[in-house]
Amino acid sequence: METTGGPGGRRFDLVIVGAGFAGLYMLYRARQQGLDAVVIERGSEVGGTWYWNRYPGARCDIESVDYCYSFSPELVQEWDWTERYAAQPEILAYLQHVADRFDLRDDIVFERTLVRADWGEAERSWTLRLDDGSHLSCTHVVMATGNLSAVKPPSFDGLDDFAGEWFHTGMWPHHAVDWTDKTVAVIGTGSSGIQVITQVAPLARHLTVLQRTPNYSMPAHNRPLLAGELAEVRATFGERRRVCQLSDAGTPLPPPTRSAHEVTEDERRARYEEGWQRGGISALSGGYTDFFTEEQSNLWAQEFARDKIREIVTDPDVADRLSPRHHIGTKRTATDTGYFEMYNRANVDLVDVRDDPISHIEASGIRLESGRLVEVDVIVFAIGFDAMTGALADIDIRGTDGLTLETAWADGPRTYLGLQTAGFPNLFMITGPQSPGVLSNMVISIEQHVDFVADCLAYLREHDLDRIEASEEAQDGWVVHTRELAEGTLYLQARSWYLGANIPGKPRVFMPYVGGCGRYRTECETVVDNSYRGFVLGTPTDAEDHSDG
Ligand code: N01
Repeated sequence: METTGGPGGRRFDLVIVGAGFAGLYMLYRARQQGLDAVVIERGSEVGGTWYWNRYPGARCDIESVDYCYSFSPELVQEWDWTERYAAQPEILAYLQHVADRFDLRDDIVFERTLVRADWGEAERSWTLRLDDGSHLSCTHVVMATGNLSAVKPPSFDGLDDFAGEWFHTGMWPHHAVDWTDKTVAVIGTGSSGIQVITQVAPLARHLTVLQRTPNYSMPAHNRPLLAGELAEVRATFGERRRVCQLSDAGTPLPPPTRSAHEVTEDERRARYEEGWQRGGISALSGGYTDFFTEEQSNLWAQEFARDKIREIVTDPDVADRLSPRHHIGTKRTATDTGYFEMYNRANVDLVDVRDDPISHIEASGIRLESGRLVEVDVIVFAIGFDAMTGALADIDIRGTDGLTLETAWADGPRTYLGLQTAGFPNLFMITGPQSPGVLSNMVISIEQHVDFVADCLAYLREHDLDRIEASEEAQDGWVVHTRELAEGTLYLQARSWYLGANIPGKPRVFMPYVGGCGRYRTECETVVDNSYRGFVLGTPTDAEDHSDG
């Protein structure tokens, strides 16, 4: 694939950044329309999240039969998911299969990172600079860069002095790590930490978990999928998918119909228990309509979850330290396969770094402020990501009049529908900030966004238009709408990555759209039905006027 050639280099209709779920489908749709499109991917393979997060225990928390594409009925019929929740290798294999089956690889450039993007108003094009110094240009750019792809780097003093090995869950090496006879520390108890702890505890000689905030984790009840189940899903796939698309979270679970206040305590506990036995991320949150909006409703479920931890963990002091206090769901809930049980093992210790913070790292391990040294051979940083904006912030993006995205988003991201930002014409984001993406089954949101963008590009061509930009007015309205929806919930009360609270100095702005996939889809459909209301569309003649003027 020729992508170099300086400013006079090749011009594409579309450049897609990232070859994960979003980028692959975007390329497929672009090809269908006959667009000259290319994908730039920093990894050496397709897969995005599922390429980088290959740590032991990495597994999806959305059921595999829903965490997959729907665009090809043949693909739905031919891919056999083996477990209720697919593990990372299986999802990666699925995406590799998709790339091969639809011949997508020819138009993917691997091991190249986009470092800078400049909009040229007169040329009506983006000039993109890659990390090898090469340039290419294009009419449209789609950022399929992911919401959880820029890792939060471990910035602990002394890390360079550490004599052992260390890894970040979000950029795990491709070689197998041997845990035998190793003493290991895991820092972080989000979804990644919980999965890695559960996998490594039985293998390592000793594991110390350094926990800052305890997390809620629901049992996954993962198991092999039976052939009959798969056949049934396939037979009704279209219907099931439609239910997901119109739901809040992009899953087929029936929505709750009652407030937790409308039922007796016994009924509530029975419903929570039913959810716990069913398992999955919404085991408790799917129970009542006011779960995310009303303190007491959430508190009842919290008490149930803490009781479960006390039942599982035999040491009451450890159980207490593992018991979260925030509202369930306001930090992303994890799902697990025996996580809390790990703390009953003789080779696992829990250190509360809120009480005794990490001072620094030295050759033989992690020194706490109390003076205690946690001696280890291996450190696993499961400390998360610069979520939702981090991957875009890593690229120097300059729109109209040289406006940088960094400046435009200085006080937090501002978008219209999570799809575009005013000042950055012809640049789309897939599941950007202020879209439901991270609060939903990502694949449902990704397919909807890619379809929106692909249909929009087709519309522009049909109408001889070559420029599209969110208007400031529509963007202001969307930002306010998104904020108001969030203000009606408990989400704002937690120090979460949804709010940017995990990254020092990041503006505290709640970034996801909490209105749900179904409502959001309707909003987008209304925009399209009204000739892309809120977007300003331009013709090539406008460009000539501009260059003349
Ligand atoms: O990251 P996180 P993650 N010193 O930010 C702690 C998705 N995902 O990679 O809460 C000590 O959630 C931090 O503590 P605190 C999913 O959406 C999905 O686990 O900030 N500790 C926290 O405990 C998920 O939400 C799946 O006080 C430090 C942890 O590190 C998202 O990815 C699997 C620290 C970070 O948790 C991110 O998950 C994996 C420090 N300096 C991920 N800095 C599934 O599908 C941070 N921490 C199942």
